[in-house]
Amino acid sequence: MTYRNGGDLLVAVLKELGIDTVFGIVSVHNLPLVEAVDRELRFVPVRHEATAVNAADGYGRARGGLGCALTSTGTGAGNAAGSLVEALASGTSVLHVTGQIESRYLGEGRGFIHETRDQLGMLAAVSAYAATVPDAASAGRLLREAAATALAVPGGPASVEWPVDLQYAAQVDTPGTPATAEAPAAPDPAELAGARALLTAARRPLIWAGGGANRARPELLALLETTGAGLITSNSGRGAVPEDHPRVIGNFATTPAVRSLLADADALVTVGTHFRSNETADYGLKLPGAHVQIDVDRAALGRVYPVRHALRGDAARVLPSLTGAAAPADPDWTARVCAVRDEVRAALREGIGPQAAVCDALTAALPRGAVIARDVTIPSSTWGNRLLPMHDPRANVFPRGGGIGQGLGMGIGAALARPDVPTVVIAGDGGLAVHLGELLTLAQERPRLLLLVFNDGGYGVLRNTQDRYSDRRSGVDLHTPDFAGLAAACGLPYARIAAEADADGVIRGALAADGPSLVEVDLAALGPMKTPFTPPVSIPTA
Ligand SMILES: Cc1ncc(C[n+]2csc(CCOP(=O)(O)OP(=O)(O)O)c2C)c(N)n1
Ligand SMILES: [Mg+2]
Repeated sequence: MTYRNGGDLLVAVLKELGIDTVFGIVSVHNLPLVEAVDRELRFVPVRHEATAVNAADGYGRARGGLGCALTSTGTGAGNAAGSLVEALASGTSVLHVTGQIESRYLGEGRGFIHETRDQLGMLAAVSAYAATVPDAASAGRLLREAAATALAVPGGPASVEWPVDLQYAAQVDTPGTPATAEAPAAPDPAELAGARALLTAARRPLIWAGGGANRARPELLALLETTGAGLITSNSGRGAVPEDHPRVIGNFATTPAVRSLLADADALVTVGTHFRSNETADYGLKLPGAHVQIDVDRAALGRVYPVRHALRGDAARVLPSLTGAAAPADPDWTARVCAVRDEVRAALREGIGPQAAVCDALTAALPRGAVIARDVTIPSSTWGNRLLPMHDPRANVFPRGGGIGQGLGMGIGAALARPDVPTVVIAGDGGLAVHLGELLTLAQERPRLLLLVFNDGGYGVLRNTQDRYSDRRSGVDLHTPDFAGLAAACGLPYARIAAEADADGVIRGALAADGPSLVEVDLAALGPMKTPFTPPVSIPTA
């Protein structure tokens, strides 16, 4: 096949991949790409390259697939790097195509416009795959290889830099199936036999699902049903089994009730989790010695917690052989699991005080499976990441690497991927300010998106931390805009929640709208949580 230029080739590859919307910022170093995408697909002109990647990431997460971002050379590609870090941390699938200077000047350091030293090295540091298009006969192969790497287990972003002269050139393409990563190894037979025996004998089993379990949903449910075990999840594993299942405890591992459950369990099967510091109280959480760990990544096995049987492999292929050997749990254990599920929810609900009204209103008003994108803010870290029910991993859009400012971009991408349902974004005033310009993208593209801004006049989580551990506040109090005026300036509908009684009506009203809206939750007016939130990180001097 030949194509008139690189843009036409990119569109053909994106169509093969089922991508209909692309996020980016136009530049002299990506003009042929942007023009072709805008002509043939939907091009969304976001206001910062970090958002291009976040939105592509959110689009991919919401569809359970791949998203695409287009950026420019140098600063444009550098602006994308922080969000590529997030996709790498989350193992989510982003195809990042960025410009590069003309191929004849590559690597000379002569100061060609947008030139940057070792752009490929920068991209390689933050992506699962990075390549430079070398000529006009290789771009199709590299784009397909990049996409396949991003989609393969364990995922991550894939970056392709494309010298601008080669974007303009006529392209020769030889479509074909890309060389994908090698199929994950099957687990060691002796380890598997040991794990099966452990499950046959277990009467008090627990399962822990991380993000890796999202690719093995029916297999995970089968193990849960056969055993009557309780299911703990990481934030990333939420929705792998719908959270209204009576034995899904969820993202509550560090609560006293779950710690005591872990202390009494006689088997723990962990599936595709990194045991991140946030979910293990900085690795202080105690896990049972009878621990079976499943992961595709050899390095993850036993890295954080000792493991009795390490099973390397794809969870979808390993779990059924455990289910085949598993025996039912003691009925008393199963009853205790169900009681703990209710207990941890009730305790959290009590602690968040008046914000429970907002959580309840969202739970009641959102259609099942609607995307809930969260920025890193206290409402997310408390109830958004735990209490607000998640029934599908595709609805669970959260920057797992913990970087603020990415929620709105992810939400815009998700909302454009899922026009059938409304999307909610939960953001703090501080996180929103990082990419305030994206309010304009929201106003321009008009997705069905409810942006809920929790306004406490600053970086509340750091303010709480300083109030607890320091004698003064530093860098936490922020000038916040008049959100009503800001919304008006952007042409966005606005409403305010200032009391518990407002939550239901305001949220229902906003979700009924066929487009975007901004709802401010005035936290000074709503009132404080019963328990001020401080993050689960250790302060060495505390
Ligand atoms: C990119 C990045 N920079 C800094 C931080 C540190 N940080 C974590 S939460 C936070 C405050 C966020 O403020 P806001 O969005 O208003 O939420 P609040 O804590 O007030 O609920 C900051 C600065 C971070 N996580 N990521
Ligand atoms: Mg704040």
